[in-house]
Amino acid sequence: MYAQMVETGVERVQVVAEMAPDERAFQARIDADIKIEPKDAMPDAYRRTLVRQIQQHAHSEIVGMLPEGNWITRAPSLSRKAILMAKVQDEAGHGLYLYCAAETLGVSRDRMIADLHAGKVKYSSIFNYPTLTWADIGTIGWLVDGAAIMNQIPLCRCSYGPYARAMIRICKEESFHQRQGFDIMMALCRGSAEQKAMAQDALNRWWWPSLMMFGPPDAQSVHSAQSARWKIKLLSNDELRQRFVDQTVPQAEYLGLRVPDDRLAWNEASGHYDFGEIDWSEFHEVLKGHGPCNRDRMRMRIKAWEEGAWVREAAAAYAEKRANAPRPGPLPAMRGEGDRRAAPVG
Ligand code: BYC
Repeated sequence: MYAQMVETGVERVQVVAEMAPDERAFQARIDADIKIEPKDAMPDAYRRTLVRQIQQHAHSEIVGMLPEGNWITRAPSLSRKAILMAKVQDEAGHGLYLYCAAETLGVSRDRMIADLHAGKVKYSSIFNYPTLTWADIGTIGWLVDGAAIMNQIPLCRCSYGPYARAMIRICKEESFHQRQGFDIMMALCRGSAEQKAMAQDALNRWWWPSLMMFGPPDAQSVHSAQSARWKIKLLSNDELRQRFVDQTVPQAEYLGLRVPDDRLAWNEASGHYDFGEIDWSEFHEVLKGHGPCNRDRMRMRIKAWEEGAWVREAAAAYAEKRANAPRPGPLPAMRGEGDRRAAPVG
């Protein structure tokens, strides 16, 4: 039911001597930091790698609306509700920019959505966990958007122009999202003992899945070496994960919360936090479709897609009507316009 490995045609990273002249010229452009644009020649495997990654990213934004959308009707105040609605709407916009970026590589949005619904492509593992309390909404903003920013800031400099440009706007919005999450956590942690316990419980459940968002360890990451060579990936999965831990632990301390990892400790020599072993079997189970919410998320996505068919049809009919409408002639001159122009100044 769920994709295991999307075939991109890369078995191992080629050395320059093995490359055909056009591949060598392409790699030289990448090495010189010249952006690749949609109409430029590119190796098929580069195109397929981008389609794979960008559509997985787009699907994550859209599926990510579900766990948060679940809380719009239950937000604790009108202001929190308005903020959450705006955030969920932003995620839809991010999906839109990313689908558009993927479309520049010659794949249609309908194809990508059909592949998502058929379980042929992935979306982020993180969205297969449930949002049980309001503190989960705070934790998603703080940790999940925090991890997303950490991963996506380097993507603003990636080699493919449309993806890099989409990421600039997305990152600006994600940083607001991260702050709104932290703001919810601050309110809970400064509140009653019950509210603080709710915040701690949410951190306990979201901490490890957030670390898994960065993907498998470098040694097991099948796509990393080639993606780094093509400057699609500028930092490795493990480097980004470490940066996330280093940034987030002091934030948890500020909130007065405990990160659920007995092996977490500041390492003076490395200048980083050491942290415990991630349960990669859980990650692989979620990727295989056996996470707590995989089935529910897909069911809701397909339902939303089917129930939204009339909106897409109406939008397409309206666009066609506008395209075929006779063009209006020039506006008639306003009465007195000529007189005014002719009038002496002063
Ligand atoms: N979940 O060789 P690897 C967000 C897959 S949040 C599911 O390291 P790669 C948001 C990987 O696709 C997140 N699958 O792959 C935040 C590959 O399988 P396939 C979305 C995962 O691509 C708040 C296999 O494991 N962000 O946007 O070099 C609210 C081997 O991995 C995961 C992005 O997508 C995972 N966590 O590196 C709303 C950012 N990790 O494809 C939304 C862009 C790995 O061969 N993406 N896999 O079947 C990336 O930066 C990279 O694709 C990754 C993985 C770092 C995620």
